[in-house]
Amino acid sequence: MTGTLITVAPTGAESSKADVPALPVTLEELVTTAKECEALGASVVHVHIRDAGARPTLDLGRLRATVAALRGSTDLIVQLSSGGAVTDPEADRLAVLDAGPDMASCTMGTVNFGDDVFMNRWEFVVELHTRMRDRGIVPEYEIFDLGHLTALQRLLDRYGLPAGGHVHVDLVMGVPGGMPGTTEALVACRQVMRDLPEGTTFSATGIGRSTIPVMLASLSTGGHLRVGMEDTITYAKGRPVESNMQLVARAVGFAQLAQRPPLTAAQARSLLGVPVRDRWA
Ligand code: KMH
Ligand code: ZN
Repeated sequence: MTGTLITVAPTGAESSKADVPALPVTLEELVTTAKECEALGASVVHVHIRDAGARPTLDLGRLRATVAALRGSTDLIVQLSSGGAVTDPEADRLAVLDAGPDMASCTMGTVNFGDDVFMNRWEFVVELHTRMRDRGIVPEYEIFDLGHLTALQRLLDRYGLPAGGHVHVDLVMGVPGGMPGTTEALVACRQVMRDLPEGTTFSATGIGRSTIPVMLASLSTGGHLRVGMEDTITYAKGRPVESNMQLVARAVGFAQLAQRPPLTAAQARSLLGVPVRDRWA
């Protein structure tokens, strides 16, 4: 079994800075967090950005500046969210790719998302997948429910493999409206993933209190980890998360206990088929 790919998702689009003061929302806060998480063992950063008022935004100028700043200060694989916030229009979500990240997320279907709906029409998913391939951007397929894996199989059958030729999925578990964050659900996904191309890898993240069960289930079934304040803002009962570093440090500890130490960014690039880039490119 290989080492563990650790992705940090530091910000997300759902929590407000007022409610969660430790959330990194400025470019400076994001870069500082990314550097510290890289030093601890993260190799991918999944990025949502905020505007001057700390509100979620897909502003292209800010996205480009973010990609450049993260590349200039870290060796992390920069993965932009094409999911944005539930209110973001499809055109803005597709335009995220114009910021030229190493990777971008590609959610494989519509899901109820708390009281909202996270819309991902089939035609939109196809457009994201094909644009990413045309531009050499490696997708991470986001799976919120079991059927999203079947949709991925259909996508790959009809439209071919992604840029880099490697398929990597991220199980986002425990969203109210999606699959539960349990070992049983993860094992069910694992079964369906057998029908995906050979060599397909997966990471998993459990929202809220499902973070630890999902982490343990993923490690014990050969999966990788995503952690961060996008998904978890309570460290333990009654203890708010102090920083993304606290969550990455815990994930690194679990990975080491499982004798699957964190992959370096270079090892992660090789695993995911993400080309090595010049820091300043
Ligand atoms: N913020 C959610 C609506 C992604 O980054 O691609 C969508 C999300 C998935 O976080
Ligand atoms: Zn996200």
